[in-house]
Amino acid sequence: MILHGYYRSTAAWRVRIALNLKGVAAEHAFHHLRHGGQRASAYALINPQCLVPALEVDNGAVLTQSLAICEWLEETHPDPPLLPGETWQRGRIRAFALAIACDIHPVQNLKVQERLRALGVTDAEVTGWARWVIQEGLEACETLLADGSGPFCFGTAPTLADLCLVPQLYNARRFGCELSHLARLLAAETACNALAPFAAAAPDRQPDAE
Ligand SMILES: N[C@@H](CCC(=O)N[C@@H](CS)C(=O)NCC(=O)O)C(=O)O
Repeated sequence: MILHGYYRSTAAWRVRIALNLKGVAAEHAFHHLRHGGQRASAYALINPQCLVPALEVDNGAVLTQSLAICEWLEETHPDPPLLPGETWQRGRIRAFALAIACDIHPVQNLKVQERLRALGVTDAEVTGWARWVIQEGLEACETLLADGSGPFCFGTAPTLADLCLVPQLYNARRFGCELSHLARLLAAETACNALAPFAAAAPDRQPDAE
C-alpha cells in the first residue's frame, strides 16, 4: 500500500494519522506541492484531480479523497473506531470533519491561492483571505463542540473529527489566525498530540520535511 502525500498537506496528514491509529503499514511517496509535483503527468494518472492524498493498494487500485480513504480504513480495520458511538453521534463527528474538509480547507487550498495570485491578488491579500476563511470556520467548529466533555472533540478517544482538526490548526497558525479563545479545539489538539500516532504523523516527522 502506498500513500501519496506531501509533508505539509493537511489532507494527507489526516490519512497518516488514521493509518497510525489503526496500525496499518504503508509506504509513502512524496510529491512536492510547491514545485508542482501534484501536476506531473505520472501523478495525474494516479489522481486525475492532481491533489494529494491518494492511496494505492497492492493490486494497483487507487482511492482518492482523504475522508473516503479514512472511511475505507475504518471499514477494513474497525479498531480503534474513527466513527464510534450510535448513529447520531457518528453523524455529528462527520459533520465536524466535513466542516473542515469541505468548508474550510478547500477554500484556502494552495490551488485557490495560486489562482488568486494569477488574477493579480497580492500575497498579503491572499494570506488575509486564507486567514479569514480558517478563522471563521474554526470559530464555528468551536461552537459545534459546545456540549462536549472532551478531552477529544467527541469524547475520550480521537475520532475522524480530531484527524481533521489537528492539521487544520497547523494551517491556522501558518496563516496567523487568533486561536487563544478556541479553548475546546486547543484542548482536543493537546490531547491528540500526546498520542504517538498523532505525533508520528506531524509534518516535521516526515522524510520530505523541509
Ligand atoms: N478534498 C481533498 C483535498 C485534497 C487537497 O486539496 N490536497 C491538497 C494538499 S492539502 C493539494 O494536493 N493541493 C495541491 C494544489 O492545490 O495544487 C481531500 O480531502 O483529499
